[in-house]
Amino acid sequence: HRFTASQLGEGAVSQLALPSQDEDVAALRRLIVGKLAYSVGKDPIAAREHDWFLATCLAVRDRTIERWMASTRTTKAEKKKRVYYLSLEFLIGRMLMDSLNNLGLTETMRAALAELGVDLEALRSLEPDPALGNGGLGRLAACYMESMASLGIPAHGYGIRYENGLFRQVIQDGWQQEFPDTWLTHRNPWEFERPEIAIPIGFGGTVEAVHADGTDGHGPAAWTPAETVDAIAYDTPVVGWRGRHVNTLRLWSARAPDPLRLDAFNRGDHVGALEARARAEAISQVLYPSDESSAGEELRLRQEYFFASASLQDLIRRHLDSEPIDTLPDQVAIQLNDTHPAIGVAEMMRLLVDVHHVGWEKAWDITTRVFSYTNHTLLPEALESWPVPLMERLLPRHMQIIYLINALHLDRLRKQGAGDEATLAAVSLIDEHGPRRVRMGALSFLGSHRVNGVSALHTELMKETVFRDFHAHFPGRIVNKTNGITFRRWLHEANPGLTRLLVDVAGPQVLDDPERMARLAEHAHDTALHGRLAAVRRANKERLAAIIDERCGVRVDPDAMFDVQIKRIHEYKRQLLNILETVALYGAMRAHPTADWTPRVKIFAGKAAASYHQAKLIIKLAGDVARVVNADATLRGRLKVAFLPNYNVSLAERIIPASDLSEQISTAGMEASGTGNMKLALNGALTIGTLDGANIEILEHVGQDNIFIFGMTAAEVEARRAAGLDMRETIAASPTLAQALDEIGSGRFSPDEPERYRGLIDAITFHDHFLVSADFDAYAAKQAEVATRWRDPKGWWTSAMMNISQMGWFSSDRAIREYAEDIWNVPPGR
Ligand code: B1N
Repeated sequence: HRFTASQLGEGAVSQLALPSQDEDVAALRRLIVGKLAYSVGKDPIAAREHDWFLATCLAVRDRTIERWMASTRTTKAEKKKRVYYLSLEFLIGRMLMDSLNNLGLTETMRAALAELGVDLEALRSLEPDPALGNGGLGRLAACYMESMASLGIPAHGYGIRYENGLFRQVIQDGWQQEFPDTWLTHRNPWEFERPEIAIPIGFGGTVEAVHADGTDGHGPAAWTPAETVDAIAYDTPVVGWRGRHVNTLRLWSARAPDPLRLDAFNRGDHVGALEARARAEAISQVLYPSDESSAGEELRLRQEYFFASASLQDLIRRHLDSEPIDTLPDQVAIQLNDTHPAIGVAEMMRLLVDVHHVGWEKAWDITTRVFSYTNHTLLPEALESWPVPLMERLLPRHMQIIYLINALHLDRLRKQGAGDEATLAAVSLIDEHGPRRVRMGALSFLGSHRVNGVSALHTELMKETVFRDFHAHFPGRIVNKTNGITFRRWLHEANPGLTRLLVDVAGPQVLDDPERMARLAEHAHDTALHGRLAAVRRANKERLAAIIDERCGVRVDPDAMFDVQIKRIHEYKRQLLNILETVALYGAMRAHPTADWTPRVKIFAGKAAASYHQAKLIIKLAGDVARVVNADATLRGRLKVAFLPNYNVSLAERIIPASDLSEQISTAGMEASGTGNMKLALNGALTIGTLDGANIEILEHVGQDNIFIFGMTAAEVEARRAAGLDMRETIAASPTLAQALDEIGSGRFSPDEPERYRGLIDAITFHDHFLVSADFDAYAAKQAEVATRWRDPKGWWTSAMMNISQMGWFSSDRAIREYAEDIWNVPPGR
């Protein structure tokens, strides 16, 4: 069968369902040339590709401005309630194609540039990929910003404009090396600097009570900070689908109010003269590369308070432009993306009581009606808490406020008869086991009217574990909001070939209403459609194969099964389980070289936290196994292993549309949701996974015949841990596992350092916290089933079509509608 280039995905999808473009190519061309001259300062004859890139972005940004202003005007005029999404991370990815696509301008732009002799695809790859996030939590914030704009919900994202995003990962001799990510060096054409919006943020100093009568310690206080840092706003427009509504991502940059201490300079102390400045500006210097762990450092607390305070001061000022303070809850909803902005609860109380003279009780009522909080993990090492002495030193007024919130909260519980000290200790804002610490999860919970988990299982586990006692006393406060992903980026842009297929089968309305993808299910057995799906995927896989060759020097066969695990490297995500199974498969292939093995490419990508030794060792192991396997001629290319360096949003956009098998194999109960699982299934990969996070909901949607589920359940994991984690018997009962462990442990893959993996192997032998050994046999058996299914293309493509067709529910538009209705009390949009 032959398919046209357009069927395989050339050209923008957004054009398909749009009325004829009145936007004319010539006008866009003139705009670009104007930008090149007047904003970039280059003559077209002298312009380099990067100058064209800047001019093009500036032209696109121009196209959003009128809609942006119109959106803001309508919100103001109609007094619409606004959503403020506070997040330390926004993993937004490249914006050129995203903006063009949502504005419906991709093809017009391509033509305009072509007339100027410039290739849009070349410009696309020049854009730096803003890495202002670690992983799922940051990417979720970006998907939600896009969906709020698409649904016409007035919203601001508030975060930090890090000079350095997440480190760039380079693999040297198999080891991860970190290099700074300098995404701003060639100027950022999307943002508007607002030097006039400079909000003072205080740290340290002293507090004096303001003696108002009868306030009983609840009255205002006067805080005199020892140090002040200015928060400078940088605004980036966020364009929704079809450009109907444009929201704002406002990121704060830290600046010293006095750039230079001239007195010190004149004394000859040149370093001291700049010291305060360096200290202030360190706040927005770098994103903490900690995923699923708490950095616990003073600078991190400074970052958290800096951006929470700036955002709250900013939104209160905006509110007071037209309204009195007490209507704040009618006009404002603030979402805390995990506990990173939780200090905002105390800051809101301070601003209301000390600055705006609201009485304590009224202030607390406003606070709890405005805030809500999303929890993203149950891992104990990620739960934030701050030492009381640090809080007292850095934020003395906030510490007083927290004590008072806590006293009132515990009193109330005592009056309700929840008197026993163990319960009170469990729900106290202060952790008294050992040196006292402030629990940010507890502060977030108390300060919010809704607390949500990010998948059905995760929310239930929240109720049973971390927030068990809170849940008992505040029933109904915890709700579930299963994560979602934006289909504009993860389907329309990343996989235009598949999108065209969907439009042909389900009609162009599918671009606006992803639930219409369900119509594909009626055609799931249609072999002609299978052929077209296979051809689209083949083209995507050829493109990925070229990337693998270029970046890893590994030649792979695009007809082989692409089996991918792409995510942060973490023991609970169990990349090690996947590698062990790879080693076992390799052993079996060597033992039976003439058997009819299913050709596979095992693809890994992901970053390890710089200080996470085990995770870095797992990367090294993947590389060691890859080197041996890829060089073994007896396999005749039927097994290849590749670790793609520097996983980021752009690379994900290339890998996902080319993936056949999606590895979602975390220890059950540990992955709060996952969102990569949704992106891969949406693009037609089948999932091999545990009953964890959103995998369970994916199973419910696609049906058990179309997904490969294996392993212990969360309850079984809990029981197994209670029974002990020595796995020697388990290993003895599984010769395949025993052999794979032995090969790795004895240095078969690391002849230069035979003992390199001894510790790793010992851990899963004697204390297997993540149940790698315990789940191995179930996983290996399931992988064998996967291989068998692959040999039945009709069965495989039917399942792939069923996956795609059932993924509509996982759109972030659905998730945002649920937040709008159940949490924010704003109209759920179009
Ligand atoms: O949040 C994602 C979920 O889909 C993932 O399952 C979950 O692991 C992820 C501290 C985190 N949870 N916690 C973090 C990130 C940075 C940090 O400093 C914790 N990330 C997640 C979206 O809900």
